Amino acid sequence: MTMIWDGQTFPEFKQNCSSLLSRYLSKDLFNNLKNKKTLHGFTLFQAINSGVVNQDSHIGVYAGDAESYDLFSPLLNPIIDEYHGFSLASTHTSDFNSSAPSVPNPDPNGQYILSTRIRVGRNIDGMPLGPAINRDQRIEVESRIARTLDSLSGDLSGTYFPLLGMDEIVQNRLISDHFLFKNGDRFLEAVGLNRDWPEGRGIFHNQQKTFLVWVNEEDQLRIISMQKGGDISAVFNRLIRAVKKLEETLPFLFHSRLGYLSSCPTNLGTAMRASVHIQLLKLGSKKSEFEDIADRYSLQIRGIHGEHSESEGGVFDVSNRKRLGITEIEAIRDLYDGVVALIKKEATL
Ligand code: ADP
Ligand code: ILO
Repeated sequence: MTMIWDGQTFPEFKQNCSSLLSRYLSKDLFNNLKNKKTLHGFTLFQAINSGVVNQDSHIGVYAGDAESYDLFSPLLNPIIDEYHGFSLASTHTSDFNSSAPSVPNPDPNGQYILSTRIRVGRNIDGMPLGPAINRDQRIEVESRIARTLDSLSGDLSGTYFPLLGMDEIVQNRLISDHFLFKNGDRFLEAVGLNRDWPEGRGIFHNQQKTFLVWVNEEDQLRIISMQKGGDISAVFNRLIRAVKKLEETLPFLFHSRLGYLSSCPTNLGTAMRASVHIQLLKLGSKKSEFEDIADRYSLQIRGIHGEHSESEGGVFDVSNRKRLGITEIEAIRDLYDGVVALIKKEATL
């Protein structure tokens, strides 16, 4: 799959490549943007290399800093628009700080939903994003975040575990139990997000592993709330509390039009992915019916070990697909309504 590209000539996209990058990067656009560089030194080559060398990308582009979203906007805007259904004239609004929606558990008898997880991506204002950050800045980000996490109390208090020096068995266990990110993602590799790995990366979690923070993976923070079962409101309430606490100390990067900024354009706006691990033994094998319901409710279907993984035992990771141009509460609603529809369909089969 991996190919070599010199970054100077218009990239070749294979016939079966269907990434948004391949659809929106014209020769003219390439020539207009190829010599531009942000103040942090991020170029078009870096923005699109992941999608060029990984031709099975769905999107294929990343941003290196806040300025990338303006400098490379002739390419990024149509991609953002198509992914999120977000009109360029719109402005993202967040209602994360209002009170949480009280959605009922869509599976009160615990027949289908194994667990619920809601995460938001956040990055530190004044720092470049991961693809353009340098080693010293990354270490500074890690220590600022670790210090803040160390000050949490009550059910949010926990321990920060740096990846550097982590026992391999412990690390693999955290990954297979769905708590920790994997090593060596080839999409992140090609945009430079794995530089200096594993230094500067780590995971924080409370004792129950219901509140976790990933440090310096794709985003500087992935703030996660999760627990067994389908109590979406409990998971969301914990997340809100945690994020509010963290932002008392950490200034998060926020764009007036695009909301919370992330290195991947799929994670703009709310930067929130609310998911359930749900067992759909019957519907799961009826691909087109499953996908029809997912599309109707703007849901994304992933495998059991996250993006680019397969389902096992009829268990799928189902989450809100849109993150920008909708509020956090609307994203939760998308998940709730869609999961109710999936369960209803499964029960009739
Ligand atoms: P992200 O959600 O941060 O975009 P991934 O898709 O890679 O990233 O998922 C990260 C991890 O979270 C994976 O191990 C995945 O299985 C796990 N995960 C996602 N949703 C759930 C859930 N509802 N319950 C338990 N684990 C989950
Ligand atoms: N660059 C990859 C992944 C896009 C969305 N996922 C994440 C983890 N950001 C692609 O274009 O398929």
